[in-house]
Amino acid sequence: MRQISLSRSIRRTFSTTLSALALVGASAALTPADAVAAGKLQPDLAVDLMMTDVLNPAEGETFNAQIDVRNYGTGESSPITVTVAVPEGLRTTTPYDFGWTCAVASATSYTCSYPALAAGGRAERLHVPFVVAGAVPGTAVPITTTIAPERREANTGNNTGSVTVAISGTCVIRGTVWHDLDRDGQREEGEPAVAGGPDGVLYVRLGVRQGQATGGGSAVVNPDGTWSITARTELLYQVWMETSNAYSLTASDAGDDATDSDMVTSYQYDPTLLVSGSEFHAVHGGEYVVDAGLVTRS
Ligand SMILES: [Ca+2]
Ligand SMILES: [Ca+2]
Ligand SMILES: [Ca+2]
Repeated sequence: MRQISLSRSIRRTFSTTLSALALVGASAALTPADAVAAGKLQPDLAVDLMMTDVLNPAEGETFNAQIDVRNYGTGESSPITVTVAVPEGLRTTTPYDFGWTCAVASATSYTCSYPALAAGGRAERLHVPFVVAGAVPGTAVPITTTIAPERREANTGNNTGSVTVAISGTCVIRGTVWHDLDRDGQREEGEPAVAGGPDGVLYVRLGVRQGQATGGGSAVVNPDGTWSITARTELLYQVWMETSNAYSLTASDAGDDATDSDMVTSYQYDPTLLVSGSEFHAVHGGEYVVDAGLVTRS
């Protein structure tokens, strides 16, 4: 990200230098100092970056859009005004007073202001709160920021930025744990369940590795080897399981998916065995089956 900003900055400086040189060529009366002075009159405000502090907020929850504004021009800007649009499905709440001054301008926008920015200057990160109110679970809702153009601003094409936020819904992740007696990776008639407990499965857990995502959950395994977790969506999950080390993991994805074992990695971590499935993207309304076949440890 820093590299992109730097190259953009270099490109802008370079093109400004070129136009200053062209100006010098066009009129012998202008000195290079005049050209630099003229260049200083041109701020170029830009929405540098937009993101959200939560990847998958759910109905009723508050999250923040984070917005970076920078002056890429060669001259100081005037005091800055930005409008942050509130899309359908989100609503405004009390804004923060932190570097920026924000107010709820209408049901569909905030207006935020900030002091003048020197050439090359970056504003403090702007945090704007939103409440999820009626957005459809599983959809991506866009949030857009627009900087009011400066009077002398040459480039206004970069005055708008946007980010989408995925609205969390619910999904079901479930599976069956069984003892794969013939070690063929398939669950057949007569192969028994592995139940919850110290001699069987200690726990099943949904792993979340994206730091800004909210979700997860855990389950105990029923006597018939089944388990089920209802969880938030619009994020990546992995099923993690810890079992007695009397077992090892059978072959993964061997044959018919309806009756195979979907656990792909295992680690003997005495006194237990740790197994995990592949990472998958959970979406609203989805049902994901992650079965586990265990064999007697040899
Ligand atoms: Ca601009
Ligand atoms: Ca089998
Ligand atoms: Ca499979």
